[in-house]
Formats: sequence, structure tokens, C-alpha cells
Amino acid sequence: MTRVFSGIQPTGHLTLGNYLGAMRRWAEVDQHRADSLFCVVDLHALTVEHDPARLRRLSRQTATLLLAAGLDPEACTLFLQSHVDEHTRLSYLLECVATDGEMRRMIQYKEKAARQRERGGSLRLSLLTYPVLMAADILAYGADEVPVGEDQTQHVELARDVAVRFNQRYGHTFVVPRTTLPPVAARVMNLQDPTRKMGKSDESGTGVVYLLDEPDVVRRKVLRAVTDSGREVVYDRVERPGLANLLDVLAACTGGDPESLAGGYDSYGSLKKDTAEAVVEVLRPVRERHRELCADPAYVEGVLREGAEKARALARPTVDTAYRAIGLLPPV
Ligand code: AQP
Repeated sequence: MTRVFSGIQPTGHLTLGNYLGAMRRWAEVDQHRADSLFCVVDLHALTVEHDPARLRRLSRQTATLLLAAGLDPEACTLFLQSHVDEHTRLSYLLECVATDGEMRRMIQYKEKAARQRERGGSLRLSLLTYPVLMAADILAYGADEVPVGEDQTQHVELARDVAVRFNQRYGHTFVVPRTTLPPVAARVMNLQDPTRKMGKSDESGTGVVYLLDEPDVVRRKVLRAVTDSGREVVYDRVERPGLANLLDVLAACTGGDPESLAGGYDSYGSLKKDTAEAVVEVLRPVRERHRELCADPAYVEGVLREGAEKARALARPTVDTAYRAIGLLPPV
């Protein structure tokens, strides 16, 4: 059976981009067709400035929202990265296989490092080595597929390169994973700046729809989305990125395709109104289920405890094999 692994960082409140680009597909498709593991990658959240109390809150909230979005512990394994030591054990070995140049070429590193420097803060070394830990997340489970949004494809490529290199040097140890992207909304853009992706660590939330935003807040954000001064509704990601983003979101929420949807509108106003309502409807069940789950924190904890046990049992043999293959003696 195909094995799927993917993760989400508790670095902020989850967004419509996280939902349409990743979570919804994990819940609706992946967990039913594959042996799937989904992980709240809390160690990755330590790569940028963080507040410990906020991180604890966001880790719980992220796990709860994944369940609210439809992940079913009977159908998949859901856990916190820091509860399974194999991720960091393997990460160190992979640091001995990946190169400094590979890390510095990563687009996300360059962007986040630039943002951090603008603020005058120093960079955490872990921001540079983040893709190696992500490679360990994936390779520890022998994942065949990694369903992610477009922004993560470069990191999955690195995991592939590291797996191939390790296998060539030390003998076949890792499955070489591949990325899978959603058919639409692989990159939901910021509603106020459609040249940037909608990110959860965005400082001004006006261009970002959060999964827990009240319906009226969602409507306001979508209705105020930046478009251009044209009138005709056409789908053109390069020349009309704001409009294309709204059409992508509408298509992802209603199941249509963005180009044919464009033909059905003669004004930006009606497109925005329909998009706002479509987003509100898509998020409604997630918000409702989240509210129910918040009333039962013991259930969420139980899911995470069992998930970590299952994940540990799956990862340990592969990581032990990697330790032996690279030349380390087993403990006596
Ligand atoms: N805008 C997006 N459109 C489509 N997919 C997206 N994903 C994230 N943003 C979009 C996908 O969601 C999954 C989990 O994302 P993540 O937690 O690794 O990354 P993030 O949300 O981008 O969080 P960061 O890096 O903490 O902050 P920002 O967003 O500010 O850079 C992934 O599959 C991702 O592709």
C-alpha cells in the first residue's frame, strides 16, 4: 500500500491556504486511499522566534483543527513530531549527507532569513538546517508520497536527493519520495498582495483568511481583496494575479475549474461575493467540529498519544537501519 506522510507547522493560526493546499486533501482523499501519517511538526516551529506558551497553544490547536478538518484516527496516524525521537535521530545522520550549499539555495530559507534580518534579529541555525529535519520526517516512515502545497516542493526535492545519495553511499535504506500537489489551489495567495502566498506567519492578517475567522470576518477579507483596475473577468495568473487567486479559491471551494468559472461573471463584485460565501460554507463544518472538539481535550490528547506510539513503531526500524548502514555500532 502507498504510504503518505505530510506535516504542518504550529507557527500561527491555520489558514485557508493550509486547508485548500493540504489539509482538505489529506482528509478527503489521502487517508482513505493510502497508509497515511500526518504530523504537527512542532520542532520546525522552533526555527524562528517563538513564545513557548503560544507554541503549546498552537500545537494543540493545530492538532484539533486537523481532526476538525476530517482526519480520522481510525483511518490515519496523527501525532506531534516532538513525541517521536526518531525524527531528530535521523536528522543528524542526514546532516552528514546533505551539504551547506544545498541548504543555502532553499527559497524558503532565503525569504525567512531576509525577513528576520530586516527585523534586526539573528538567525537560528535550525532555520538553515530545517529542510534536513523535514527530509528526516519523510524518510523515517518510508513515505512514497508527500502531499503538500507548491511552496514545499523544493524541500521534498531535497529529501529525494538526500535519500538517493544516502542509498548510493551506504546501501539501500530509504524509499525515495515524490511530491503530490492538489489539482487547484496549490498556492493560495495573500488577498492584499497576490504576489505573495497566503502565509500563517503573516504580520498583517487582512490578506489572510484563518480557519477560525468568524463568517463576517471572512466575508470582509474576501470582499476587500486586491484585484486590478480592469473590468472583464478573465483567468490570467501572470497579468491578473488577484483575480486569478479569487477564481482559484472559488474553484477549489465549489469544485469547478477557474477558467470556466471566469466566463460566468461580468463583474468583480459578484465574483467576490460568491467567493466569500463559498469560503464561508467550506469553513463552516470545520469551525463547528473544532468547537465540539475543544470541549473534549482528553480525546485529542488520546489521539496524539496513540498516534505517537504507532509512528514510533514505524520509524524506529528504518532509523536503526540507517544508523548501522552509515557505520555506527549498535548499542551493546
Ligand atoms: N498559501 C498556501 N497555498 C497552498 N498551500 C499552502 N500551504 C501553506 N500555505 C499554503 C501548505 O500547507 C501545508 C503546511 O504548511 P506549513 O505549515 O509547512 O507552512 P506555512 O503555512 O507556509 O507556514 P510557515 O512557513 O510557518 O509560515 P508562512 O506561511 O508565513 O511562510 C504545506 O503542505 C504547505 O505547502
